[in-house]
Order: sequence, then structure tokens, then C-alpha cells
Amino acid sequence: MFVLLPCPHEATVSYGKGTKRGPAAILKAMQYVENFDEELGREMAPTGKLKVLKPVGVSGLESRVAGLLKEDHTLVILGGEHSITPIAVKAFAKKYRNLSVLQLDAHADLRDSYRGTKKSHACAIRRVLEICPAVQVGIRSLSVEEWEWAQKTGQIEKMHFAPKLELVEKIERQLHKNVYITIDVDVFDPSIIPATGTPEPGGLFWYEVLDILKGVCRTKNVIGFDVVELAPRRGDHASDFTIAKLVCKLLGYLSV
Ligand SMILES: [Mn+2]
Repeated sequence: MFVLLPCPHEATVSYGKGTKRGPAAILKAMQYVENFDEELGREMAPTGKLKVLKPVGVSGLESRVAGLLKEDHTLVILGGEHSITPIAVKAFAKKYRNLSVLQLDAHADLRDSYRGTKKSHACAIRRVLEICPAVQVGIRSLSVEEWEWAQKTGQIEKMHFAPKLELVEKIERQLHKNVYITIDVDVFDPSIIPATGTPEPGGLFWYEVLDILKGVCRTKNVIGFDVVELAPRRGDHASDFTIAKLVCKLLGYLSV
């Protein structure tokens, strides 16, 4: 069973606001995504195998995820801001050994703290790395402190910068057997997803992202994923729909 858990958390966004409306916009747009997929030759989200849960607040997220993992569901968390990821990963790490996180994002999110809090979305992957390893893809924005920290700790080896994306095989080699995927929608080029708080030029395009996800789903045990930082804007249906289709595509890659 695939379980969709909305977590419309918004507390530390630094620029454009509105990511608390992300989960509802994704779920609404998903109703209009054609479920048949020509690439797979079958439906992406198998009817009767997809359950949408009531939204959870950030304070209840870890225990909710832990409870759902007891039931062997494949969990999809819809954000909300990126700070929800380390909270979810904490629960996954208690169940799964050999866990890695695959982060698709424009930003490194490796700050130890940001604007006085360690729980900022700008610190999401630094917090994840306190739990398990992470491979970072599509990165094109980081501070000098993040750059130096990544050099010092060797994390730089697992950072794949947007202009020179490594082969999918290299990314796969750096991941452990069990993989949790976190997709910050700003990994995409702002020309296809303008609806996000801190857009960065020079991002990935639709088929580049799909190629990475397809490869990882084929070779790894993907045990869950989240999609964060969509900040819907009135009149911009394309961003909402693209992310809804991305969720459906991932469900399709994961359902065999
Ligand atoms: Mn980001």
C-alpha cells in the first residue's frame, strides 16, 4: 500500500512563502493526472493501493511515520518546508539499516544553523547527515561555510552539482541498499517550476530528474520519499501539475 501523508509545515522559509499550501495543491492536481503511463505501459498509481491520510503537524510527524512504517507501507510525505525531512528520516532509520538519503535540491542545506535555529530548512541535510549518509544532486547554491565543511568532511564527494551532473550509475554506487528520496522542487529549473520559495537558475529538467529516479528505483530498495517546498501561486497550474505528475511517476517506478 502507498500512503500519502501531507505535512503542511511552514515556519522557517526564508524568501517566498506559501509552502503550507503545497500538499493540498499536489493532491488536487493529482486528480487530473492521467493515471496510465506510456513509458511503463501500465497505470502509475494502482487503484485501491493508494491511501491519502489526514495532514499531520510537524510535532506529530516522527511518531506518525514510525506508526505507519510498522504496517509496511511505502510512505510518501508531501511538504511543507524541507525541515520535515530529518524528522521523517529519524523514524525510517530506526526501522532500516543500510539507509541512505538521496536529495534532489538546488541548495546544499548543510548549514549547522540558520537565523538562530538548527531546525531551519537551510539545515535539513546537515541534520540528516547526523542520522545517515546522503547523496546530493542538482546543487547550485551554498555558502562558503557549507563549501568548506563539505570539503573538510568529504561530503563534497557526494555532492553532484547541477552543471556537471555525474552519471546516474555513480550516484547509485554512492547509495546504500535502502534509500529514502527527498525532492526539493527547486531542483528543477525555475522555467518549469517557478512556484517555490527560493528558485535558482540552471536547474534540472523533467527527463533528467526522471532518469535519476528511474535508475535509483530500479537498483535500490526505495522505502519512501518526500516532495517539499512547492509554494503554489494563483494561476500557475503547471507547477502544481508537474509536481503531481512527478509523485505519480515515482509511484509508478515503485509499484511492480
Ligand atoms: Mn532547496
